[in-house]
Amino acid sequence: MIDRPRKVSGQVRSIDPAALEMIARAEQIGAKTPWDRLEEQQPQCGFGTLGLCCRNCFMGPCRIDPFGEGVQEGICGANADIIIARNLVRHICTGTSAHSDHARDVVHALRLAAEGKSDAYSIRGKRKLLRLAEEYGIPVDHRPLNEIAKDLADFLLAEFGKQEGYLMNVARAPEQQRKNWERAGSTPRGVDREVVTGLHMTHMGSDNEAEHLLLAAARVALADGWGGSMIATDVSDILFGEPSPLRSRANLGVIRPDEVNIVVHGHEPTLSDVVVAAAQDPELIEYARQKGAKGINLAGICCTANEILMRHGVPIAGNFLHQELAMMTGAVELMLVDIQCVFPALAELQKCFHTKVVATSLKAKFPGVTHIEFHEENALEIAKRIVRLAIDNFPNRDPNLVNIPRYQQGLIAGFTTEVVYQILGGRYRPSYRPLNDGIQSGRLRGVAGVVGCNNPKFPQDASHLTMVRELIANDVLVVQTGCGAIACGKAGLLAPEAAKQYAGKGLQEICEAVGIPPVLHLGSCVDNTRILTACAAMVAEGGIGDSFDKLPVAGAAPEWMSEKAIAIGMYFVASGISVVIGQPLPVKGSKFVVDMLTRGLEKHFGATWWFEPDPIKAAHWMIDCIDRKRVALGLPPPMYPVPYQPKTVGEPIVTHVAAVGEALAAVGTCPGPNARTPEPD
Ligand code: NFS
Ligand code: SF4
Repeated sequence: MIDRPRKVSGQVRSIDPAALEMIARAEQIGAKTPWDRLEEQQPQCGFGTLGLCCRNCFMGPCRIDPFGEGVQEGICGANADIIIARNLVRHICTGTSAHSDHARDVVHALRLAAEGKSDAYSIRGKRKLLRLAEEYGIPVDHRPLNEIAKDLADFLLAEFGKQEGYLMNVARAPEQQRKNWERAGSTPRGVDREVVTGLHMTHMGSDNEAEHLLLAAARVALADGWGGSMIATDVSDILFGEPSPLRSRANLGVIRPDEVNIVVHGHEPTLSDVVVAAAQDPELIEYARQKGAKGINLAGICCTANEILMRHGVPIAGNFLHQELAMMTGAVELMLVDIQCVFPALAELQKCFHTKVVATSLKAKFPGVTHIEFHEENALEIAKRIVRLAIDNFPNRDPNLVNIPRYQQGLIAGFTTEVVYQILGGRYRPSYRPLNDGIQSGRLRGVAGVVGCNNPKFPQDASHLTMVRELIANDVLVVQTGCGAIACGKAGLLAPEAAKQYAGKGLQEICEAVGIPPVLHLGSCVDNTRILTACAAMVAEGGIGDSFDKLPVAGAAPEWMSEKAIAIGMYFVASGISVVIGQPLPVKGSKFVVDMLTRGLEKHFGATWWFEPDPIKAAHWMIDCIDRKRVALGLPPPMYPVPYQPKTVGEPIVTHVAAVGEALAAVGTCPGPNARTPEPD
């Protein structure tokens, strides 16, 4: 397939043994991986890395000299601060629109289910439907469920195009957060409106004040966190059922040598959930047997995997950087993709194997890939057609190309805000009290959300695992979503046994008493909103702070790569939860913006961003945040000895100022205006 000599890199590409096996396999068969393509991109553009290029109008493109010696303004006069702040707003608008457009589709499916217009969907989360209806003032007494569901769907659809007032879910936030947003002008209005206004503000010659742009960026992100993403989570629970803890497995070893393997990859649960049903259809299973297979095996990649793992226990084939590796097992009959995080490279790779990539979304076509358009109205019929296509492809499998790594790990997933109520308080006394008590006593030091992607710039999974192990060793309970959760699943950290092996004594005691792993899998990336609602429950329970910014909690995305991750990080920070990320945001070309993000936002929202590629240092930064909150609340130090000691009085706890210095130092490493990508050898 590739006529160019392959480059070999000495750098570790992954710490997942299954991935390493497949990367070696890629070398053998001459297939390219994202790591190879990353090498081909070296050196990556310094202007882009620092955020210093502007293409917002066509007098440009313009770029700012990062060394402060050359050109310092674009043709319109925009300086680095303006260009960088505008670029950040645009990234957050894209991330927010991805989550929110996904949400809209789920709500649309709910409406079809309520109207009886879909062959696949019904109301499986009755309890949640009634709870939401009550919250939003939709009458429930003596009404059939589908009428209530239709009213709820209409109500939520209107949240996207809302023209007056703020998003309803803003009311779920503590009073202090709402006050902060009001004061900063960051309270989110209609979801679509915030994206449109955000983009408008970045049009050439519109908003030119960096701080004002960043507060608008927060508003867009909050429309994601408390709007689009939160709606996606809530409605998925109503339509596909509320998750509850269940066992499953993760890594490429879940692909079966003797069955028809279908790998779903992407984000929307509307199709994948129906594929789960189709793959269990007795007629199709019989059809698979006729073709010589022992059955039909479904596995997932990325967040659509998390959705069907949480609700059906469907095993996980891998996270973001596993997508091509899964195909390289030679045993995947069909890879079903929808939207977001799907490499166009899959189209080329499928030529090496019998695998058929099937795209399904009107919003995401791939040249060279079979397109079977998905419509919610006849979802089951389409899903069955796709499963049949996979079965028909089974006889085309070349046994000589089959190479499935044996690695897989057991895990527990299916934790939600509601589940945590129940497992902690018991079925008859659901409560967050035991969690808050654990934090108040110091048995638990705090809670950390470690979420987000893989990025070939980091050895796959290494930062996630190192950070998570350091946190739990220090008695910090970790909650996870997205590809980070999958990384932990593959490494055995989502199993209860991990508590004994890695957790500190306090966290171990809690895990043993309640029967949970030290790392809780909360779902897909839109389900990061479960962290927000869980924090709201902790605040409501009392005793550990009456607002998010007072809670001993922190967030991280150590291997992030997507614009969605920027939106998520920003809505956490704007909600009062500080966030550390692995590679910096593309803002380092502006001292002002770096300073605002890593320090200035504290005065608006009580939280900041932090950039730290070293996962241990980043974990310590999170623990420092947690300890600072504990001290402010008058809580005792950790109950048991911990490897990372709380800072003593007098030591600086959060070293914001250092970040600015580091940022400026990094500007000096920019390849500069005349850097050229070397010719391929
Ligand atoms: Ni989140 Fe999920 Fe993974 Fe990153 Fe992509 S799949 S939505 S963006 S890569 S965590
Ligand atoms: Fe250049 Fe200004 Fe146009 Fe951006 S908006 S491309 S800085 S002229």
